[in-house]
Amino acid sequence: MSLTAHIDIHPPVAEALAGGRAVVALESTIITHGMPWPQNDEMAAEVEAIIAEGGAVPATIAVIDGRLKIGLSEGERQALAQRKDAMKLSRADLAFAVAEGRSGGTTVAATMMAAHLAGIAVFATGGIGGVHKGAETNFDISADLDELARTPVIVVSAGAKAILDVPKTLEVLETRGVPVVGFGTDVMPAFWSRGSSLPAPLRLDTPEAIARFQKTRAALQIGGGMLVANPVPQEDEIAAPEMEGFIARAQADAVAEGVTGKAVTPFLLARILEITDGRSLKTNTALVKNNARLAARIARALSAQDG
Ligand code: PSU
Ligand code: MN
Repeated sequence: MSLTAHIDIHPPVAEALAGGRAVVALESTIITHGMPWPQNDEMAAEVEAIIAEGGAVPATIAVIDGRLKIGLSEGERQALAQRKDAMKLSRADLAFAVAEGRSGGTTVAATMMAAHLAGIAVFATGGIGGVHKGAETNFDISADLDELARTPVIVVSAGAKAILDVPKTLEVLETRGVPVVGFGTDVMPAFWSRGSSLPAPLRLDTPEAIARFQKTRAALQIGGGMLVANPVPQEDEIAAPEMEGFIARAQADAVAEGVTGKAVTPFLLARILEITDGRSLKTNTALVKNNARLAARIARALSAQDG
């Protein structure tokens, strides 16, 4: 059975791909499980507009009624943002949703898989999943890390979410051979905060250099993706020491309420939103927009270097 049996590529995305023009993939778990309605759809619309202004075509990826969608119409995106039955889809269950005619938001892992299937090389998100605090007992390590190791897509993030054990996340990425590139910074950004106590493993200062690095990896037949860590703009950040207190409270609540598995990340994000009285959501939106801007520049650099 061919790919088209399960996949719908939105016409503007298909045209751009056929013409070798810049395309940026976007995930949808951030829409279905990461932010409340209506801010989730407002964020998604703004991010798509930023990518278009940046000279690339946005392709929001999701599963809708069993179809793997590469790019959504406005109506599809708005409907998904309000669905209560949306699954959170990663490598393990992406095909389950397709086979069973279900709908869901794609995580970083599933979005990378779908982007690569469609021939999209760059993807913008907020923060990747990683090694959770307490991983030594709960074994909670996001499938995003294995996907970065195997699927050749550049993921533009604001670092690893500070709800994670960031040092352990960086250790796993190094073990799996995933380059982590600080964009214009020597310090690993921590999602809501520009800085952390950790150095960024690598540093590059231009989109062209990032494109050249990924092309060189491909030429040397080094498979797999790359994580670009782009610090949140200064005016939007919540400084790390302040953020730590909020995260610790949310984490304690998750333990007290017995939240486990796939529910952990959405629970923590929602709880931190409550604790910060919406401030974390403003920062989250700002950093995704900032990442979209950079991803469009990287996608354009990649298609220019193709020529
Ligand atoms: N970034 C955000 N909000 C989110 C996520 C990332 O700003 O909701 C989602 C991504 O889809 C990521 C997922 O892949 O959280 C990680 O979930 P888990 O830790 O269960 O693997
Ligand atoms: Mn997990």
